[in-house]
Amino acid sequence: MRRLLICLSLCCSFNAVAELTLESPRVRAMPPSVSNTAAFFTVHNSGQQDIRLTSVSTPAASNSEFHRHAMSDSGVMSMSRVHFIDIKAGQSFEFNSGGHHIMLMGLHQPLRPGERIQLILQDNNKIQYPFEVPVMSIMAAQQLEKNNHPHH
Ligand SMILES: [Cu+2]
Repeated sequence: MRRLLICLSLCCSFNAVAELTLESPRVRAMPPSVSNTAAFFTVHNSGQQDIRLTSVSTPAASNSEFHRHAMSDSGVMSMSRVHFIDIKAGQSFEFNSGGHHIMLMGLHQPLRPGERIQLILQDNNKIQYPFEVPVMSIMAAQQLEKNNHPHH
């Protein structure tokens, strides 16, 4: 039965996509001299199965990784790579500017507000979940985050 489910998921990417939805997706526009940026969103798993995301990619950059910010012992904020993200069935996971984020490294060209990039999340069964993420100015992206968390 499990094999059948996996096969169905692979054959009908439409079904797979429907299980993950993004809220408030945004990628930060950076000055042309900066070749890295970050994408943020809340991802919701509406399916019956837990989903483990193991990689992320975009045609807009040469390399993409899951990252999280962490405070070092000396009190310095730094970021480190995270190798997977678990989203339990019926639950959400939030990528935001103070915590987990999608790091896009080696942008092929500067991203301008108003553009969209394709972002492809992939799980441990090699199922791909493609999304469109709008590029926003840093201020617009922060405003969106404030609206999501009015108490901050
Ligand atoms: Cu990072």
